[in-house]
Amino acid sequence: MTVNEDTVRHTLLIVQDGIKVPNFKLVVAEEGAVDVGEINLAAGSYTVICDVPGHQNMKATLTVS
Ligand SMILES: [Cu+2]
Repeated sequence: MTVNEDTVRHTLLIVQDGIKVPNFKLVVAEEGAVDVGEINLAAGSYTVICDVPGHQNMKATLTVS
């Protein structure tokens, strides 16, 4: 689940080895917006990103074991 605690649009995508995991994107358009998704991922290391232009610093490592 993603909750927007900011006043601008954000997204949440999952990337592995530079390739976006298909058919998964959460979008929160304004403050207080909530988006929920479910995905099954193979064990491995992923990067969670926001693909809004200028938000390239918004990323985190996701480890699935
Ligand atoms: Cu963002």
